[in-house]
Amino acid sequence: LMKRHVLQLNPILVPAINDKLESLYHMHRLFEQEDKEAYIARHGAVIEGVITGGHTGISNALMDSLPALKVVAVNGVGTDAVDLNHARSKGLPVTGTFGALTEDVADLALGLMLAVSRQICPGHAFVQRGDWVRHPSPTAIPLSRRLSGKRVGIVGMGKVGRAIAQRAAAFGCPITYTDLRAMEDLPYAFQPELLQLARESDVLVLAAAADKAQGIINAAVLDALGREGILINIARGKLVVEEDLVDALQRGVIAGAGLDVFVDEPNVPAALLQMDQVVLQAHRASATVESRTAMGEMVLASLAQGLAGQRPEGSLTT
Ligand code: 8YV
Repeated sequence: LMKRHVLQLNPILVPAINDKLESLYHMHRLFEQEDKEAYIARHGAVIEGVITGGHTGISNALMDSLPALKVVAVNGVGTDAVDLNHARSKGLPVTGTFGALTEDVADLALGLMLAVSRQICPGHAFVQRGDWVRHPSPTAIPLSRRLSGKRVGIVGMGKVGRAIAQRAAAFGCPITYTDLRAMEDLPYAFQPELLQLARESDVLVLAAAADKAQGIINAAVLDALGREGILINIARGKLVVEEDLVDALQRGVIAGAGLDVFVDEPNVPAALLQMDQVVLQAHRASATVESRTAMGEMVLASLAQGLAGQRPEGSLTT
């Protein structure tokens, strides 16, 4: 039996998923190739499926250089790095792993909210460095701030936004959200204006798709969030004007930030690396065995359907 050819743009960290991919397909692991262009020139003609990551996507040029391509399976839920109109014009299905990572992304959002409010990372470093023994006086560490009961504003009320709301509600936090429209099935307050939402929030959490929302968190929004305010981003770096965020943190315009995503990953603005009021993660919100396994199974299903000439379940373009 001839194995069909699948191009994989990013590593997958679940051995069982890699084993299944290897047993079913002739895998082309582009991320291991030194000269990617030459590799595509050599093998592009036979590639029928692509696996890529949410924030890395696929360029139009690469799509166009794979004439036999039948499906692009995004191993993630944010498809902003794929030009869906371009894929649609080619009749090319694009799928995501919708629903597979919701709980873990929401968990990390709450983790960042707690870590920033309660200064968990500086506290850890204080003990780890041996400073607690050297300076046992309670005055050695300033008081932190409570999370419970604080007003939480959520930007983007999709699956992840809702899961964050549920968790924050359990902390007694009143929830307000913004999105393109109010959602009748939700018990939370809707605020159509982002600026007003920021004004009314102690913690502003970004959970929006970035396709049409680039740079919505700017100096004005951060100013509205205010000096006790905390920004959490587990969605996409480009939702934020990063220079404005750095400036707001430096000048105490807001109190702190918990960031899993950045504009130009893996490059994090140098100023953020020095800040005690900031908690940084390396785009890890979906990086659990559970989420990545569920995501991998969805990718496998998309490939199987797409290569069989069927419309993959949940295709965004076909
Ligand atoms: C991952 C993500 O970074 O789902 C997304 O949109 O950004 C993350 O899950 C990535 O897509 C894993 O490949």
